[in-house]
Amino acid sequence: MSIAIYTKNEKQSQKWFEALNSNLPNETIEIYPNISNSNLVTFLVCWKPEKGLLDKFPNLKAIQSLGAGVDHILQYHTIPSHIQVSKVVDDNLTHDMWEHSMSIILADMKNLHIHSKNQKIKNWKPKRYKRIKDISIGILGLGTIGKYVASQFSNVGFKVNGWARSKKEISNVDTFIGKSGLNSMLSISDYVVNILPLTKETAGIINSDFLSNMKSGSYLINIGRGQHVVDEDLLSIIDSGHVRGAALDVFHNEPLPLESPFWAHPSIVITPHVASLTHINSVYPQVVENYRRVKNEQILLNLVNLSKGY
Ligand code: OXD
Repeated sequence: MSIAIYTKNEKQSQKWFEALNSNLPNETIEIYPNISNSNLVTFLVCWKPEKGLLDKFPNLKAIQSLGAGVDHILQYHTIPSHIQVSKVVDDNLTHDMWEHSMSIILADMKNLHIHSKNQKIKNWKPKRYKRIKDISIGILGLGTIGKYVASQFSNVGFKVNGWARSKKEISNVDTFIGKSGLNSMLSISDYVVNILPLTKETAGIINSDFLSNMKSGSYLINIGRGQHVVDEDLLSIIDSGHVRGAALDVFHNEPLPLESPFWAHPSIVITPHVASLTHINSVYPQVVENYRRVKNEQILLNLVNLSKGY
């Protein structure tokens, strides 16, 4: 049995190697492509595995995503049912998603981007700001992260609505399901925060139909995946003025290509996929535990439901 590590960043792979090696000193742990015997690899620890990577390990038993999402694994690979796939579930990552969206919303409510532009041209220009108690937030996706983000917003005094595939009970959060539920939620939300997993069903969900159902003057925050958004539809609805702007952390192609019209758009705030970043120190214990579970033929922690795709 051996562990293979795959990331596109050598330093990152090395850090993972050190964390796993110091906790599993008697195991063979190798960084791809330097794998001495690919037949022995049973546990693949990875982020954005290249197409066909899984076929190189015929005796694989489990795949550990190094992030909360698994779309980067499932999009290029059909996983046989005997292989378990696990995602990261980490309180720090979950909380970071809330802090990021909260910062975007507060900065927008208090006009910080406008004041910062005015400061550059020494323009003293007071502008009315908004108050938390008057703002409604709509959360798309009520999994572990979405539920937490919804509750945190509600705890600080926002009105919060949430939309998910199946009905969820969250105290002080109104939840919606189905297409008509989605439109109802969009029509009353001042800010819509996308935290959906990327699956065949959710790809392209933020299209012109969705965007035209958003409340007039509302604002989109995308911390899910770039592929949830039809970029041209987003640009045209913002240019029409119906949606006031967007804060985008994730994109179809990352890094965001230089020629993307998002970069220079005055109503779009770009962040480089930093809403939450995996910290090895808080995440390695679940990866180590999962390897032990693979060895003991047990069910992994944070197992992905392959038919749902998250
Ligand atoms: C993740 C991410 O899935 O960083 O964890 O996008």
